Amino acid sequence: MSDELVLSTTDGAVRTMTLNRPAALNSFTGAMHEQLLAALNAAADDAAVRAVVVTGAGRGFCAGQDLNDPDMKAPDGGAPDVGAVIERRYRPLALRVRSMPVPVIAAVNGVAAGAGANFALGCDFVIAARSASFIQAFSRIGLIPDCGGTWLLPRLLGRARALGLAMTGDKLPAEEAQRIGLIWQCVDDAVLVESALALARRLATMPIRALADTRRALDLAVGLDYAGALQLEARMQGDLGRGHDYAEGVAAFLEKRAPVFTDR
Ligand code: T3D
Repeated sequence: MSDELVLSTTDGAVRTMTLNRPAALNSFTGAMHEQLLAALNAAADDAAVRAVVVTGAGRGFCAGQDLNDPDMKAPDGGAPDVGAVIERRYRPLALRVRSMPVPVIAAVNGVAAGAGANFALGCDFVIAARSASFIQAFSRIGLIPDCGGTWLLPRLLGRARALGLAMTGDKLPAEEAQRIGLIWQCVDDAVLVESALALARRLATMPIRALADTRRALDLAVGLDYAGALQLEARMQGDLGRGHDYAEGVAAFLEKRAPVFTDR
């Protein structure tokens, strides 16, 4: 077995990252955070990469913070500075995912708990195996949802379901997660990887600059009124309209040929 905590492989324009601490359900240690952030940065900087898939090794996707990690221990044996861990590890990770220049797909192969669940939910698409589940495990250990959970859950589900899941810490099966709109798709376990890769390959052929700007516009519009959102659309559309991909998309349509998008 590899010592690497995050395995990266590339197939064409798709980079797959596999969280690789299966014995602890791929829970986050400081070292795994560093490797994952480095892998995401490398994908963002590589012009050949046009879509990213993140999945987990073994039977789990990610069980959130490793509760045994030295990150969690105060040097003097006192209470750990959990806020500092969030600032140092989870905030940069969540912001990195949300600012990737390419679409990011979480292929959730098993349980996704705590920050592991919210890390997945912060991706652009979540495709989960039918045997997978989502657990807002924070309340079980006296914390609130983090890694973006307080922002994501009410927006994805509405207040009642967000509070219900966050307060109870109950396990939400993948099928139910799809039914209530928490995730994009639930698929049979046997086709999870292929389904995620097929979506990634398809997205990689699309104008990814516009896809990344779509994510950014939707996120920004949440904090705006209607008039403000219209203004934002005009500004971003103006920028995109000056790019190669828009000219190429229109030309390809008119010439009845497949477009070749290159903007990033
Ligand atoms: O610094 C901070 O704390 C701030 C950051 C907070 C972010 C967070 O994510 S807080 C939430 C942390 N996560 C949890 O509380 C989840 C803990 N894990 C579980 O509740 C269960 O493991 C699951 C419900 C996820 C899965 O249950 P199950 O029965 O399928 O598996 P298991 O037997 O509990 O776990 C398998 C192994 O993984 C086991 O090790 P062992 O006994 O075989 O040697 C277990 O200890 C280990 N493991 C699972 N989750 C964690 C973990 N080890 C360390 N940390 C974990 N989070």
